[in-house]
Amino acid sequence: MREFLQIPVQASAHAAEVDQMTILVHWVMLLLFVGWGAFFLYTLVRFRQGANPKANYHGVKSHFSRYNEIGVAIIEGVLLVAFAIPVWAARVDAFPSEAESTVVRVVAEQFAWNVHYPGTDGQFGRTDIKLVDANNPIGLDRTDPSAKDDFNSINQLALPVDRPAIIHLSSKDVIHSFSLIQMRVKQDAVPGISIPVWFTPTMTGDWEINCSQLCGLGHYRMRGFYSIKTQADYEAWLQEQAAGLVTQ
Ligand SMILES: [Cu+2]
Repeated sequence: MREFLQIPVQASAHAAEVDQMTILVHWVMLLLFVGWGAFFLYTLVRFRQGANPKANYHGVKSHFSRYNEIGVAIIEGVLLVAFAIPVWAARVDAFPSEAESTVVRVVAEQFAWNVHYPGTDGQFGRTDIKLVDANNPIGLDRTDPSAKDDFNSINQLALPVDRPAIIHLSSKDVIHSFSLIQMRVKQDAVPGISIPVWFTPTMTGDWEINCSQLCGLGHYRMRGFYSIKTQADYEAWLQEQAAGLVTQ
């Protein structure tokens, strides 16, 4: 099933759990397909016109289909309550502490991902929609002391491996969806609210950020890139960004 579904690489701590759920759902769908398909073929043969020239006005007497429906409903209930809800709850409830995580903000817009890093002080500087312009896509207020070391990138997200990452997602215009397939992360970015999402990357690599909501004419080109680096590479990268700030 894994090969059939062409499941992408599992590069985060919770990826295996999500995949297990996806695979289970596909097996159950296959079972339903075969079951209902067989029933359909049976009715085609059993109730064909040739063998039943006169319609039966009483209809079906057996309760088989009712029990079958109840069985399917129970299986779906178990899938939802025993598998889907616990996986979902573990994903969205048990947030790691910000002190032990890499925290960044991602602001979506038509059609790009702006990434806001808090810099070495770990404090996000003030942002204001009135300050947004072509050179300052996140509206960062450089007069705020916490903003001095902040930097932002467009369509480039870097994170260290084996450390929880918390991303505060928002949007400047319409609803976008932040999707990191290899991390098994997908979350809508909604204008007016900040939605946190977290995951722990377990593998270094370079992949794409996709927008999973049809967000406008340029939706197809709303792709960013993310890079999971070793701790040393990540720190070197941060320093590079900081050096870039000084020379500006
Ligand atoms: Cu989008």
